[in-house]
Amino acid sequence: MIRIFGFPLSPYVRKVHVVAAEKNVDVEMVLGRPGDPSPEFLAASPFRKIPAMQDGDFNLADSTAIVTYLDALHPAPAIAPGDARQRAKAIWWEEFADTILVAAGGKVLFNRFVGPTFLGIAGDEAVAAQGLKELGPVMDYLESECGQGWLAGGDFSIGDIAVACGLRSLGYIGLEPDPATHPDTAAWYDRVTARASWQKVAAVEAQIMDRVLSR
Ligand SMILES: N[C@@H](CCC(=O)N[C@@H](CS)C(=O)NCC(=O)O)C(=O)O
Repeated sequence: MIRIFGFPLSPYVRKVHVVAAEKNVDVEMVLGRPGDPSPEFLAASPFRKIPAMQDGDFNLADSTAIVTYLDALHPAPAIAPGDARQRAKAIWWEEFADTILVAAGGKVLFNRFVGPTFLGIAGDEAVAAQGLKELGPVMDYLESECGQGWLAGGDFSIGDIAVACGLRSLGYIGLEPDPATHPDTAAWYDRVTARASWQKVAAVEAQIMDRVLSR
């Protein structure tokens, strides 16, 4: 079975698990944090970031690389639309999630939750405030682009998965989409999180996080 190293709080790790669930592929979650010194993790993730993957003798790091591999092995259901514009948009949304949304939100998440809760590091409130400031236009952009369907304009895609995964991590600091200020984003997020794939991954995540947070 394919093994995925990582911790479910990470939006990138969650992305891989949701894609696997969409495709009905069973993967083994190997719990580990960035910097984990285990040789098998290091072999899969030379820069010690999560997620990383081991499939037999094939090791791979990076969520985008891993979901590309899963998609090539299991093309149905597709996570990249066939239409050229929609496919390009799906990639744009994945990029937006991974490098814009998470870059801004991560400053808040790290300083208000991850550092203090897991690493014994006091959060830097100035950095968190800067992240919040950056998040404002990012969320407004998302709201302006969210219609009644899926983000890339056609079928559900990797773009929807990646953006929702980023937002879910922000839920740990109370920053999931607010229907009062971002109604279209909130409605789209509800559509993503109602999916069976999402529910399956969320249930496992909740179990692990409950266990870890109650220690
Ligand atoms: N582009 C990578 C980003 C992975 C990443 O930055 N993961 C974070 C956890 S959310 C990490 O491992 N950070 C530790 C570090 O950067 O050293 C991906 O999509 O997998």
